[in-house]
Amino acid sequence: MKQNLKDRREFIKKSLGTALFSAIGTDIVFADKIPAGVKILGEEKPFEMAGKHKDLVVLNDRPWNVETPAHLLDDEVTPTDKIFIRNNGNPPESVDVKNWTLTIEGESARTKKSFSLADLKKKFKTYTYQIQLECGGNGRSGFFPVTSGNQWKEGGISCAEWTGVRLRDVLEAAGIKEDAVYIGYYGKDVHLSGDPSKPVISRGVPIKKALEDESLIAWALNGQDIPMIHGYPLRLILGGYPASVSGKWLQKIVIRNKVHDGEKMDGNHYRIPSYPVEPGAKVPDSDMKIIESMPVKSLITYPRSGAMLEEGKVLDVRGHAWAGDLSVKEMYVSIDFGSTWQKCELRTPKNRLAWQHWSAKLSFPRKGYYEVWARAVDSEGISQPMVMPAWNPGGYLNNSCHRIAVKIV
Ligand SMILES: Nc1nc2c(c(=O)[nH]1)N[C@H]1C(S)=C(S)[C@@H](COP(=O)(O)O)O[C@H]1N2
Ligand SMILES: [Mo]
Repeated sequence: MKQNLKDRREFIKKSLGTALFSAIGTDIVFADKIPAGVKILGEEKPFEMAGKHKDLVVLNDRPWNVETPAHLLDDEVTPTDKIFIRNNGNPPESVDVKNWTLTIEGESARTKKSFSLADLKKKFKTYTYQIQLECGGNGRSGFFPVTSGNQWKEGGISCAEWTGVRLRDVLEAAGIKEDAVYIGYYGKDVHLSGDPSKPVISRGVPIKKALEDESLIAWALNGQDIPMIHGYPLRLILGGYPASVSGKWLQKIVIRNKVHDGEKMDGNHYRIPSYPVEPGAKVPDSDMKIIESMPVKSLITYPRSGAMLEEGKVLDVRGHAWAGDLSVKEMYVSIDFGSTWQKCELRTPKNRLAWQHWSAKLSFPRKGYYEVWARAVDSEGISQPMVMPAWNPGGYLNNSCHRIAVKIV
């Protein structure tokens, strides 16, 4: 009986693909009876996505790209069912966790070393941090002219609790040569074409970033195994940089003696012009630079846009702010389209690279339509722009102010 079930699961995976299987979240009982060429209705998503809040917004289902509306990001630590999803390919077909290994190699590794999950847990000290991960393309829908890629509004951001070992400790166990300048990752996900020889994504960071205290090889998210869609059983967590460097389904890390040249390290991928360009411009490849620390940004997570309040009442607003590798120094809100700003209460982060919580009490002069705009300033004094920042061909780093509509009635 058990064997039968397993056979059937194998069959479903082969005939329909794991992406679909994991999206439906259950066995398709008569999968072997589906006539060739028939697309099942489940593919059109009449059910909620397994393990995810029903109000997340699907930007793309091949591959899965799903964002979290701002009002669902109100928790101080993002619950797993509200974490956005950004996949470049499909999650691995299968994960044999007992035999999963992480290998450290590369020109600048002194030795090649492989670790099982049990080795990692046993040999190294475990750390837990709250880490904000923001997709480099978060906010892309605000760029004009439109750039290609998923049209994220503001919900490609999470700040959850990640547990694992320090990347530094594991790299040092293999040995880091003096000429090391970069690391790169390889994961087990599958190219959309299904072709196993085609890489999906293999990005990296300067060695200095890799060696920071908060750079983790993680196996737990919010105290539980990382769900498949977020990188089970192992992923990199490198907060502050575009989240594309936080490799999921992590199998291999290379220590490089040059800038990592893996998939999506080139062209317009996660790169921006090294000088301001006219919106819509074509930029020579040699003038593009790799995005490192993300810019300062904030969200209003309460109330939800469209809130109504009785005249004379005070409105409690709140949200989070973050600033890539830096911290947030000041937080402001405006109810008059940015003419004047009121300073908010701003808390210190739980740990470096966690987002910070802010709150304010707002009074409105009379009945009518208002917008609340939120603006953070980083520890170096740099502020979020009120409107679209420097346009770039890949549509990255839109950190303009988040706005909500409020009606006083
Ligand atoms: N192996 C692998 N790692 C990956 C990706 C991917 O497609 N494959 N997507 C990256 C991108 S672009 C982002 S924004 C984050 C998203 O992480 P999440 O889906 O857990 O929120 O994972 C990163 N790590
Ligand atoms: Mo991303």
